[in-house]
Amino acid sequence: GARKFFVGGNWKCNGTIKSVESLVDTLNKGEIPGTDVVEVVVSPTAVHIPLVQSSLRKDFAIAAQNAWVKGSGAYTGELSAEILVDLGIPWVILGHSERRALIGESSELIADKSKYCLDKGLGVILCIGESLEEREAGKTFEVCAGQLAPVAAKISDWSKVVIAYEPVWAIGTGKVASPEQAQETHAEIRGWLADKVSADVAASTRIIYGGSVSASNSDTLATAPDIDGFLVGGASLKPDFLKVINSAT
Ligand code: G2H
Repeated sequence: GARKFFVGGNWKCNGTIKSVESLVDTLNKGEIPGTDVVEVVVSPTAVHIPLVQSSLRKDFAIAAQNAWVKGSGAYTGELSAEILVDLGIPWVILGHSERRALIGESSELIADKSKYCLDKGLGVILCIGESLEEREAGKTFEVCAGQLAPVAAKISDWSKVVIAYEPVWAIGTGKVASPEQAQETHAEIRGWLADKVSADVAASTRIIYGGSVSASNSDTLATAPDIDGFLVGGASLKPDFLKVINSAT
């Protein structure tokens, strides 16, 4: 189709120099389809980024796991889009549920961050998704739409946005969404884009699934028509990540 498959590896707060070197070595040796078929992005911790940049195969790109909502300045502990751009980092993950839940990032803040980072030229992997209680209350789509709406209100160019649908109940739990559950929500998100943004943006925006994606479920999930790739956590720290990348074909 028109949307190139996209696989992100979210390493979260993991890694030692040794484990990062070993993982990069494994990824460098992996056989995967060409860049015309799949776009691969890995997201090490910020301090591991230079090591990964200097050693990782050049057909994989790098994402930061977060960025500040404003430019460089007196913001202790933060990383600005300008710093990421200066380092040649093309992508940033924003709105991950761990940051929403543990740090208290709001959808408004995430929308402001998205706008700032896109304006500076970064690609944004925008994470959304519902909790178990919200799913059980039948509010899955309402929650996703509520997380997307502030972003749609602030940005107009969606060409560098990848939406990662990550149901919170599936994250790091081993409880993956079924292909039917994921497809249903992906189709609703795409419908929302068609309705609230434009038919073109709906047709061209990658909507990737995240939450306990592994080498054993990625092939089946990838067959769903509105699943355009994956954001992988735990399995991205293992050789399994190569298998997930290969689900693109
Ligand atoms: C969801 C995902 C990666 P995991 O957070 O963003 O992690 O694959 O470990 O569920």
